[in-house]
Amino acid sequence: MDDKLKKSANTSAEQIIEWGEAHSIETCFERAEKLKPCPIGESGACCRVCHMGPCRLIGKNAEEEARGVCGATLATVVSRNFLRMIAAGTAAHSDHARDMAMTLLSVAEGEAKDFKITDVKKLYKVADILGIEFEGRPVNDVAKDVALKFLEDFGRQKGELNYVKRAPKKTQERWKKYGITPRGIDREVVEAMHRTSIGVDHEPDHLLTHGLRTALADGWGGSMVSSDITDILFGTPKPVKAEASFGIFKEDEVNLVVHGHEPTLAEIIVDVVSDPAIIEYAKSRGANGINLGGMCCTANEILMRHGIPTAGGFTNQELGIMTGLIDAITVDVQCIMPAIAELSKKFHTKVITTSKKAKIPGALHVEYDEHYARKTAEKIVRMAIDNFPNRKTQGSHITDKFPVIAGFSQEYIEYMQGGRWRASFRPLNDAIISGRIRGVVGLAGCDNPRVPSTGLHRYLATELIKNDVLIVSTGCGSAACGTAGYLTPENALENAGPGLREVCEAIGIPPILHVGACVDNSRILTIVTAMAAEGGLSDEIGGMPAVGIAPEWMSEKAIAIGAYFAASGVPCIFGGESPVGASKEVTKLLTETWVERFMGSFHFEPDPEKILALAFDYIDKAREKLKLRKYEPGKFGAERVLMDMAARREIEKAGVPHAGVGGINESES
Ligand code: BF8
Repeated sequence: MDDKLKKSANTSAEQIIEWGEAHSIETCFERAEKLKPCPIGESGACCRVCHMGPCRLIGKNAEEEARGVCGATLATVVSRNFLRMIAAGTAAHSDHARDMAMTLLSVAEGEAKDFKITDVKKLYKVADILGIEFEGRPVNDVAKDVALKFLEDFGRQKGELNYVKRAPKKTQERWKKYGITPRGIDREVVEAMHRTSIGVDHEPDHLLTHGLRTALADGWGGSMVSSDITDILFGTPKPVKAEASFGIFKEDEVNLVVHGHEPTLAEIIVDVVSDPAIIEYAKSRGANGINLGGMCCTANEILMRHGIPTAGGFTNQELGIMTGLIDAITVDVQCIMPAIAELSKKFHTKVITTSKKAKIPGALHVEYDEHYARKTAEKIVRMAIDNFPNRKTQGSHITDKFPVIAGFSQEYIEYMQGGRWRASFRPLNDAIISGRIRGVVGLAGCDNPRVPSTGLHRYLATELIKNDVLIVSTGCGSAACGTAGYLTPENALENAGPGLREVCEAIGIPPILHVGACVDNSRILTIVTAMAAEGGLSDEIGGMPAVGIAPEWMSEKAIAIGAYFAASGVPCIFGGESPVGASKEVTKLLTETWVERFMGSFHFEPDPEKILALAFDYIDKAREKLKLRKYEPGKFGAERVLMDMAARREIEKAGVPHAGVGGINESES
């Protein structure tokens, strides 16, 4: 990795940070420098579950000797802490999902009149999976049944989540064998909190096993439910072109940013900003128009569906305000730094909280309610417009931006590999079998001011594609790649290994597929499930040449995601110091016992080069076990001149069909 990297690997971000330092404006980067992590808490050795403590289990022989006042061992404390992280992450994704289900119900009952069912085909697909009759029935009746069926998943006490049956049979059998099939979402989270309270569950393996059950309630519950309902309401993503980085803000237009995670209000705002009357109003206040942009995962939601530009991920939120160009920023839930409210006072930016669940001291509050969504959206857009004349000249104005192609849902990935009638995962599986593609990595999770922010994502993305690994990215992993200019098909031509490049070129895709927000990690589960069903690789999720990596994670949500991937059979490697590092016993459970039981694992590794080596090792060993051809760098695509993207577009413009994946000469393999 480039050790010249400073606080951020993003040059524009770095410029803004420097501008801030010169103007005595503090950001998370300075705070991270000043506030070093507590090494005891960081490694999971601090117990705060009762008021006899906090007990800090440290010392040379802490593993064997240290005990809390109640007698809890280090392994108990570490696993309790880890389970609580999983529970919190699961709660966040799932409470978001609950709101999506409530919105779907309100739409179906005609109470949320500003929304409609946009993707009826997806509604029918979901109804079919849920065993709900849909043919010949009014769309809203089907939608109501789907919403109610999903809502059952939250309060169910017995049985299993609706979507457990979407997993490959063998994966389901492993879950049953080890008792981690999730029952109800709320039940698993509540039980996790109960078990980790003072004096209940003390056996590390037992605690962590429930951690996996709780995490599965996120991956195959909350997150998957949320992605599917969002598709039903607002459309299943397909590739769109957009832009990323701070240069998306316009000097002469009202800049409104939507930040957080929930897509509903943002969807209505997308609509409102193109209303001619509102644009006229903006003009009456001296602006040339209204420019909508996004931040974090709300950005990903509207980027995937409407091509709305993104200013980037988590660590860009303060920096965006420091451009001095944002007239208003709405924030809903999750990953919002409270610091932005105070920071905004140094500029003219209005910070507007919109969720019933989340307020920030110093911010304005305009509460969103799905029953009068448009009215709220109009109010917010007008607030941004009214604030435009207050824009001051100060700010670190930045103009760089990069093209981005996003919108790769499972449905579209299937479609792009065979068209409407032959949609399948065959070409991808074949490319993996032949060794053109070495394996698949899910590059996900946050960006983090404790490392050169976005730098680990960039390093790994570059190295992985150079080594013929296809990447599916989500959340701030996608934002990191987008703001580096990596989310374009041209990136395949310039930086991908020859085998991966050949496949990307034939299909016309980037080597990094932006599959959505953090809740859309569930799309990766269904993609790998479809690959298993297609045949030729593993017949369960475990055993695939696939790895999950979150090199800069910081949120409890990331831990829940890593745990549901591990339970589903995917080895996961997270960056940074290990939150279970204080206990060898717990580390062994996550990295060895889980592999034996579920074929997935959970590693923490701060060194990005070691993350890469471990990912290759998992992929190559999986290939070997599946008896696939040994991956040979440079074997494919090097011996002939490939058509570049420009030539390809010329041909497309002229209406001449180009080779699809089927056009790859299979005799090479
Ligand atoms: O949910 S990747 S910083 S924004 S937690 Fe948050 Fe992490 Fe970003 Fe989206 Ni996910």
